[in-house]
Amino acid sequence: MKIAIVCYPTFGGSGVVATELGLELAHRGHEIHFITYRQPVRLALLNPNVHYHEVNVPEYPLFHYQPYELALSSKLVDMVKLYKIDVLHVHYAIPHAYAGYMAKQMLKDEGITIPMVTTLHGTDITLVGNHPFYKPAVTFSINKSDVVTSVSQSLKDDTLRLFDIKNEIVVIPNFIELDNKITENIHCKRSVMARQEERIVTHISNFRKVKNIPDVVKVFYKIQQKIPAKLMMVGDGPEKEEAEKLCQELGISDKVIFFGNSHEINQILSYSDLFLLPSETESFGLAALEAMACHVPVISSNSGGLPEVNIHGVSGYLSDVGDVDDMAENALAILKDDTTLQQFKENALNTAKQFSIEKIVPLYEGLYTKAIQES
Ligand code: GMT
Repeated sequence: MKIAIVCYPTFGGSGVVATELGLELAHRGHEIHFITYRQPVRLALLNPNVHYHEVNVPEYPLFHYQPYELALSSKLVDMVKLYKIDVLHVHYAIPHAYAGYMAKQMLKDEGITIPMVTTLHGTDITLVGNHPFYKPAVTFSINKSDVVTSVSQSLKDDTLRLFDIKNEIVVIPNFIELDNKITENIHCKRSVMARQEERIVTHISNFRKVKNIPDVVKVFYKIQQKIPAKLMMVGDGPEKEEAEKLCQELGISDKVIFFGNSHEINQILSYSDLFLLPSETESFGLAALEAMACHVPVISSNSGGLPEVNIHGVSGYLSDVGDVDDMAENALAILKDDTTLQQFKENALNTAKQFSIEKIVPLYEGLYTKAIQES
């Protein structure tokens, strides 16, 4: 199939999922066309089946806001015609599903029918899309999609609760490539970050409010009071500076490393003992799955789709949002001795295996085939 994928090119989970999906589909012989405003961060173009088309938005001083949706829908029309694309897969409803619908309408005018699959990722529903200023357009574009998928049952439930949706929503969970996750020379790298006797605790996110970053620091503060430990903070975003200040106030700056955005996620996770994700809400928690695939147990909140990914008492533990004491207690229960930690590490990997890329990607292929046949 010839598949156009529209996504955000940034470090956010939806862009990562879209990129990994496209690469796997290309690996399985499909022709993939990524259409977005910048080359996605995890996109390697060394594959003849992978193409990237940049959406350019010319700056014009009259516009306070440059019309990205317009440029995107025009680009979609051009690329569908030029490459004879069979199916359009848009990741994150805003504004991609809206632009996709407009492209479909323009193409229809020229006698071309193309089905559109929309994947809902989380904040496009729970935080942003739900805003009254966006809600009618988001509802409309979800209802006008030929196929709608959500990355967890929890997100499906939220979508049906918050919007007036007439379409069926198919749950297809996020996935992970399990091969080659653990990097060579772990011990060599590890010694740069922590001493032999120190446990390594890691958090990876875009440092937005929804991630509850102060709780990451507070949980770690309690852990390091009981056992020798270091905290790796990976990623960048608006809450990072406050977190650095909090570490200073608590007197733990020498035990915390702020990496910023990193392309070495697997390496960092390879020498981690525990992953913290105390988010206010999380439709799925791809970062937690990435950690589990690297044998790292997870301490997370129990909100949104997290209980579908992190299994309480198996791959880690779940606590109520904001319950820092419970999270720290659970963390210490995992880290207290090598035997327990080893057991949780194995459990984390086994849980991650349920989300292997080989199991999940065929579900998307099935939906594309059906959508093309029915269009
Ligand atoms: O978490 C973010 O802020 C990024 C956001 C995105 O859209 O890129 O992530 C959402 O999609 C991910 C991939 O499906 C999910 O794993 C995240 O849980 C979800 N984030 C939230 O729901 C807050």
